[in-house]
Amino acid sequence: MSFLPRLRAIKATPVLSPLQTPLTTASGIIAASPLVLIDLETDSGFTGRAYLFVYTPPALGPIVQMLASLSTELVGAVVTPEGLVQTLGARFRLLGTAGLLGMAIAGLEMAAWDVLAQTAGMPLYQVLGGQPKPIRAYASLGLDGIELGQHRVTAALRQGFRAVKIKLGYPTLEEDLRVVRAMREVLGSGPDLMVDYNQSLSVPEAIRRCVALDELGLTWIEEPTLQEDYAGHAEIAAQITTPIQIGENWFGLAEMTKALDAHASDLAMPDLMKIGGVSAWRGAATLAQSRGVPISTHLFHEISAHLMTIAPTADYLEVMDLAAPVLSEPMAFENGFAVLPVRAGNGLVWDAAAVKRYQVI
Ligand code: SMN
Ligand code: MG
Repeated sequence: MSFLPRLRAIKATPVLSPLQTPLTTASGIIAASPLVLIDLETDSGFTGRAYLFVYTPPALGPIVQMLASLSTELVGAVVTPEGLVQTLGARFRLLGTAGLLGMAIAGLEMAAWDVLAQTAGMPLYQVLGGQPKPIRAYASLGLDGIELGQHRVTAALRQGFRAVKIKLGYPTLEEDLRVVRAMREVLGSGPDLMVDYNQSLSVPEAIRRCVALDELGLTWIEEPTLQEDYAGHAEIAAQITTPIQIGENWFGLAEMTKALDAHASDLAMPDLMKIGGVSAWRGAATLAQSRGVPISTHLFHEISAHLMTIAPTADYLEVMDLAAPVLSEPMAFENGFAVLPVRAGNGLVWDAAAVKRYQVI
């Protein structure tokens, strides 16, 4: 009988991790990175770690409280990834596990995978059946205008990135076009350039703007309209040749299936947390393969990089350093490719002094 780790305690630490540049999008500004750091303490002596990016500080308290409640309920329970998801799925059948509860459960599932990998003495990618391979990454920037945008693109190139994403959705199409052309001036013709509207356009306006952008050789146009409007995205995608990219807001594989069935996008970028955690993202990679759709990641690059080793249609790893200030060993990149950690587990280790400095509530 193999040893099954049982829960001793769940520790949930809310932090506001500083951002070098506030994340500005057409749908709102994120001044600092609201994270919930999860420590899943087990009777095996291993503690699994993961973090949740909760988008807005008001979400910190409810998620920390939910995890505290789950800690009380789950003490002594077997905390394998699948066991956790099954137990909590059944426990919350009536409520449903979308939204903040789903995010909390995904965080526990990620941490449970970390326990599994630490117990096996292997990096997470190895436990998943993967092996080191080149994982190309892009620097994910903001709605930064021309001067700051060019400065950040230049810095990303200096760091070795060969692809960058900027956000669009300025008041006018003319401004969008001016910014894209200005970024291409510093990028040159080689590196890939993606843009992200963060759901800010109506379908007619999105068609107008995407048609105008279509001749600029962009790698993808992301979430031009409301993320849940799959028919609207399909209408936009049908008008242009530039690939449409969505996925960061799919809560669970059912949403991804609906979106792909609706031909809402040419590409997919499921978010590790919102899709439901490591096993769910692995399922998304299989679904993407079955549809011939390139799959990219959304945030959480420290764990997502492990998953990209087992994604048959792996495309790009998004890099937005939302947690680096509280990590003792942020992920390294070489020439724009992720360097997978060799330590057992997912590679996340908190910088205790920084966590203390940035902890809130
Ligand atoms: C994004 C939105 C909100 C927070 C972080 C990142 C963005 C992305 O849509 O694709 O990175
Ligand atoms: Mg996006």
